[in-house]
Amino acid sequence: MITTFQQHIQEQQQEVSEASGTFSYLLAGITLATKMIQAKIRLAALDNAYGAIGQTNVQGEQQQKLDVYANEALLHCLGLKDSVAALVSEEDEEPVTFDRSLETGKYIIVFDPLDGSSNIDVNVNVGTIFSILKRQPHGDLNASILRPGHTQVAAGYVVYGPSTVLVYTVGNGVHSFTLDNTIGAYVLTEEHMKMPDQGSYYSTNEANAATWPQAYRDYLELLRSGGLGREYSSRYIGSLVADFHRTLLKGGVFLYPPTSKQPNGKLRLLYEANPLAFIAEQAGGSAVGGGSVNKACSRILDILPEGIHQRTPFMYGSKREMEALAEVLGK
Ligand code: AHM
Ligand code: MG
Repeated sequence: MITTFQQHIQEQQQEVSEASGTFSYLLAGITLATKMIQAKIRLAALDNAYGAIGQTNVQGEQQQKLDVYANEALLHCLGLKDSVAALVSEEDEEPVTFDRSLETGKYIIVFDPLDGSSNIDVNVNVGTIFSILKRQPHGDLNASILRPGHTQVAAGYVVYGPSTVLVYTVGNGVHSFTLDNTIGAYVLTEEHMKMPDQGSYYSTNEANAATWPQAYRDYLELLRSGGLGREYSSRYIGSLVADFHRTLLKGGVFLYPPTSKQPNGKLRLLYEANPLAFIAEQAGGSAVGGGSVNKACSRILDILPEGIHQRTPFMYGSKREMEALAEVLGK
């Protein structure tokens, strides 16, 4: 018999304190929104849903019609849940907050509604990333939002590819589900996923390599010259979720170091790096970032965020590749 995402969360109720009825009801908001998003993406060309909407978001980036739709779907499906105190989105400058008591409004959801903007219009995989934080009993909502990634109670992503796949963790392993459109449910396809200890791919935008700090260039050379005992091949999709999903399944390493254009990194700490770092660690890999040019890297999950749209250099991957990276960066 099949196990759906809802059933899986409920089965974990005994094992994980967060997996209460409220929590699974909350996650149902995320699954519904992602089903709406994948349905929209599948028909985008027929539905006139490709292209830019003609306005820029808080990051100064052109908003795509599908970015806006994905954001609205998540705000709509999650905003109605009593247990939500705030929603923080890549597309909105400020958190959307709800006037709910501490007892009811216990959670904050942070998300990148549709990641991989450059791939949206060209029928290449894109994704949704989410992170769930517990509201703190003291201080304002902002203080509850700006907490290090190791305090996340759940994280996950959905990759919209040839199939729609949801991967999540509540700190009890990493589990994967595939959307069965014939029954409209995410069905368990892999439990307790483990990233291989070493892979054979490195994944990076090599066009930026000339402007990386020297240590990252040395590391790339180490991979390319067979220094880790393997011949590496390169794979870079340019959609973080898709590159992450491949690395989770096949192993290897992903690098987005500081560049001259983006000295503090490009990817966002709260809704890109933190959730994926949580999943990487749960699967036996690791993730580092923080700092900037000439500044040391640290574990992503230990970084104390200063702003909701903060960027960070972001590197993650298999045990072997990440140990070698730490060695090169530590020199
Ligand atoms: P987005 O949030 O505007 O989609 O940008 C994030 C994307 C990631 O999906 C991807 O890893 C990265 O940007 C690619 O950047 P680049 O085009 O500089 O290689
Ligand atoms: Mg993004």
